[in-house]
Amino acid sequence: MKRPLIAALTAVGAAGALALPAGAATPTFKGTVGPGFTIKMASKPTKAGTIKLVVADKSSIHNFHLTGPGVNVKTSVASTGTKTFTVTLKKGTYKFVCDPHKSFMKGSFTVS
Ligand SMILES: [Cu+2]
Repeated sequence: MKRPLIAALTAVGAAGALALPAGAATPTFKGTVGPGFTIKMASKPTKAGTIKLVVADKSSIHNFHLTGPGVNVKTSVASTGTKTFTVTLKKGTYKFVCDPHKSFMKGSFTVS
């Protein structure tokens, strides 16, 4: 009886240890631009701190450009694909736009 229990606990411990480096501390947020004239974030940060921003740039005529306190990151207009940025958010408002169409392809979020 004892050995299977210990084996199970060991397995859980190992899986937990393996999961830590990949997942843990840094929350991930997803941004998408294109393929049409749309730009969005699936969910938006609400707290200051370091995040990973994973941007899916699905168009060669749009980009994803995030600016705000201490942050200025963007994908290129011409290229497409997925790009990951690690950024540290401070209290304040952040805006994300597509630079060529920033009058209407835009969004924002505020962290505290
Ligand atoms: Cu655009």
